[in-house]
Amino acid sequence: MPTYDPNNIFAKILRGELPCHKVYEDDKAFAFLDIMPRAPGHTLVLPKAPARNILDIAPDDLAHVIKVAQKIAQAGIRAFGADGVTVQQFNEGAGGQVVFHLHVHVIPRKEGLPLKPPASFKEEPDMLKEHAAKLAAALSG
Ligand code: DGP
Repeated sequence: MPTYDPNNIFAKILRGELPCHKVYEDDKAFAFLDIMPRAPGHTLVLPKAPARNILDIAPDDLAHVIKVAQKIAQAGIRAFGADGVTVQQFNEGAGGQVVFHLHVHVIPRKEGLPLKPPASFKEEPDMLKEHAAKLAAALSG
């Protein structure tokens, strides 16, 4: 398997070298909005540890990411009045992974509303800002 590349785009976001719409941060995890959301509130949850995907992450770091994904899922229900949540996580190109720092997709869902196709639509920054604020408020409320 290839090794972790510290110059991947999410590593740059974690280091603050590239911007993002942050939703949550603690000592081991970071969450921000996907710029190409498949539904409003589509969030990516990452470990701060430099893991490429589920194949190389330390089990404790993975467990923490999943705990944070649960918090984001619960907040997504509250913030967006969602009826459900889709959680996705891809590993290596053959597994659908495009960016090689482990991330879990947490996507609030409304009954009867299909997901937009992957990477089909780039959301406006103002809308991402509003959605990140709604999720952050739901997390702290
Ligand atoms: P995947 O590796 O297949 O789980 O897909 C990567 C996801 O990351 C995809 O939904 C689009 C999103 N994405 C790609 N580049 C950026 C970026 O620069 N910023 C943000 N916030 N999301 C990104």
